[in-house]
Amino acid sequence: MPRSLIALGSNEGDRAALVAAAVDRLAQSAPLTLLSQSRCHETTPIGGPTGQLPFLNAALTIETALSPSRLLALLHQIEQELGRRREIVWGPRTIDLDLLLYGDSVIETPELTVPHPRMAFRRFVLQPAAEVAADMLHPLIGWTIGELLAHLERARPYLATTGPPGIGKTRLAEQVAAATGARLLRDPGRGFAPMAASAPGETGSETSGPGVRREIEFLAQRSQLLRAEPWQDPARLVISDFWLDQSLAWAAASLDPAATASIHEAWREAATAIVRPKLLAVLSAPDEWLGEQGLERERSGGQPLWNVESLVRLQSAIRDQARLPGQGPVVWLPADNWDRSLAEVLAAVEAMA
Ligand code: PH2
Ligand code: MG
Ligand code: MG
Repeated sequence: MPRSLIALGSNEGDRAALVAAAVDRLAQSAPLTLLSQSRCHETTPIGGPTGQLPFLNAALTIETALSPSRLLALLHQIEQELGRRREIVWGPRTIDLDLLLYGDSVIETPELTVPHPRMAFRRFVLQPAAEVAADMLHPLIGWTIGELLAHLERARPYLATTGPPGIGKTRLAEQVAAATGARLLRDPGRGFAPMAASAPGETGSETSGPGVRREIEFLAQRSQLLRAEPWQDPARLVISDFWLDQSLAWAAASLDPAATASIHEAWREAATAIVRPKLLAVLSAPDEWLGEQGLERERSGGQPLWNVESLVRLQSAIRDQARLPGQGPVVWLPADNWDRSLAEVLAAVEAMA
């Protein structure tokens, strides 16, 4: 039977009693076995309305024959029974029961995403979870809970942003920097006209054409920015409106195998002795929206355009690149809902602290 990891949180009412009651109800549900329970951690509320009371957060491991959707229904039922009513986003709650991991399953349905999409960068989740499941693997990131927590403790404060051209990386980085006092690293490659934007096979097999040469130059310049110097103040967040690895996604989306290999080689050199992101923020949007944004850009800037198909291909390659095992935690941002994106990324930064 798969082992599952569940997070508990309460910041309304008798928090300790509510957490205990939720654990009891779960333990008494069949077919379900409680394996281990963390202690309760008092934590500062992250995100949502200001003036909320502190949370008690805890974590549990269980074993159950219930399917993920049945288990989710059970968690919702217990939330209801324990007085969970209002559904303000990130608002106060009597009890919140989140399914973090279900064995090594990866589930994406309209009602359930497993692993929980925000678990990997939230200290209030990882700290209790590490008490009961330090060895459990995050099946997408490929790191254990213990490794994810160690990453929060050790990684230098660096937030990289990525996404297809024109989606708002610079705007996001500027707004986060303004809100947090972070130091902003600007992309040396920003604002250049796109090149080699056709599908693999269509461009011919230039391993050193102008587009490839220029990308290699950008890699070297971005790499220079990511040497340790910007982190001299170890407490100050650094944010970039680029991600070094987006060149690899660009190659996957645009280049033939020989040209891709030369980008990979340049990337390996550029990625040596640089600071890697503590968190990666990926902006994405529905395909139609990308097209509309592109047209807006053409009207206002008169720049040559990425055609919609290449933007769509690049967006999907960036998503694949960000989901490769070993990349570390990612916060996914809906570029077509800007307020939401900004709130998500600011809460993520706070949650890592
Ligand atoms: N849950 C949230 C949002 N913010 N902050 C803390 N400290 N603990 C939580 O459990 C929590 C939160 C959304 O579920
Ligand atoms: Mg939650
Ligand atoms: Mg929840």
